[in-house]
Amino acid sequence: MTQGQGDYRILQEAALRDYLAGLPDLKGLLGGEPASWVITEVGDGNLNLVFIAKGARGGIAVKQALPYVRLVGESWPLPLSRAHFEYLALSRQAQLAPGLVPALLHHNEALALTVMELLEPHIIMRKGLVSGTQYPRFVDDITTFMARTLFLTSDLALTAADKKEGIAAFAGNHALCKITEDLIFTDPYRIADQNRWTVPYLDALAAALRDDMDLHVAISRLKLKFMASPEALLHGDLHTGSIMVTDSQTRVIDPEFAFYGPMGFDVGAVLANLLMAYFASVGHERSPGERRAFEGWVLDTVEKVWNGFARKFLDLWRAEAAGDAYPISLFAGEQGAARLEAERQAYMQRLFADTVGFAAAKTIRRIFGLAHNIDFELIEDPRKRAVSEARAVRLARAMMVETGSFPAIADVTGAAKKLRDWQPEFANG
Ligand code: SR1
Ligand code: MG
Repeated sequence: MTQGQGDYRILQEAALRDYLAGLPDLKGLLGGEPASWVITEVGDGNLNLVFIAKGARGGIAVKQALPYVRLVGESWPLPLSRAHFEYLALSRQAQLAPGLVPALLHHNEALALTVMELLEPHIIMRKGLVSGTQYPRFVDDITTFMARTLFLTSDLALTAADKKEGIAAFAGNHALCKITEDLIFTDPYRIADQNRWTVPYLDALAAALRDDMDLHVAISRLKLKFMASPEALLHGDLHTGSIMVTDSQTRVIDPEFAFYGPMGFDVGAVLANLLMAYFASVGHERSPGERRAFEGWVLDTVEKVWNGFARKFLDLWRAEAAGDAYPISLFAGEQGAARLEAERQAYMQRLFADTVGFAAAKTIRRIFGLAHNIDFELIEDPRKRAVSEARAVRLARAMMVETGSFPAIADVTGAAKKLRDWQPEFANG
């Protein structure tokens, strides 16, 4: 399955056709003559090329890393090794959370290229959320994915030696971590060339973020936690653009930012992107209140994602605690069991506080940093867009600076509900 031979070159359609034609398994899977295959570049992400190839018998998805950031161009080089880490993460996630990541069909280390099953008719979840679609399988699947990948790669489940081998295997992915450290935890709070926001409506808010020392302290604490807390193997970029869905299936894709970091970063990413879908929703209405049912589903999903994740994580801890942390020999008898259970609850409370903080950071970066998302970007009227964004930022600032006033997930959704109709000063211009 894995090949290491050959020098790197960017494969365009014709070269990819020849390459695939030389791989008997994939040739058979596609079926028919290579000349008849339809190969299309479909990548709309920030970093890579993504092709879909279809033949008489079937289809595949091919992802190739570029030696630079696609969104910006050759002026921003980026190591090809991210394809290696993505492949490694996908392989590990397939073992830990079977059926929730795409099947791997082929990997070429030198070409930084991976071939995966074609997910069809799945769509990128963010696109579905923009169009107001509800996904009934999502909560159960994403909570299983997060609970299993995070718990089972942590010190709660692994020996110290195995855990440290895991950290070592992903330590080289530091260039991708640096993107996160800069774009999420630093740039939105200072003047940076690549920042952008909805002008002129959010100019004052952007300036306020740059002067807000309470916020600077809070984001710096989160940045340190991100850099210095190798708790578990993270996906590292778990937003709704990294999730493909149908009514009945969920697949997590694109773990090229994978590394050992704080668990709340992944959980917070999911919650933040749901909350942004909620605040953006009113901007996609064609008639007032049209999307209320969808918005209710989104907030319900926010609550169920945290509650379901916490329940599954705790179930794993109670049933599969084979790790070197919390040795069971220290918690003997009824009293020991009770103290350990209380400790588990305290652990989840700390993880929830991390999740709230990271969710806030993930929100602010999408409104003032380099990489925005279509939830807001597809709201054509800039004033309407800015109103939705300002509501999300108001909640995010509170979540980051006053994290303690959100002790439970219902406090987050309650605050989001209250902000649904809040009018910033510029709203009626
Ligand atoms: C330069 S890369 C910008 C963003 O795209 C990825 O999806 C990550 O979220 C990254 O921060
Ligand atoms: Mg991605």
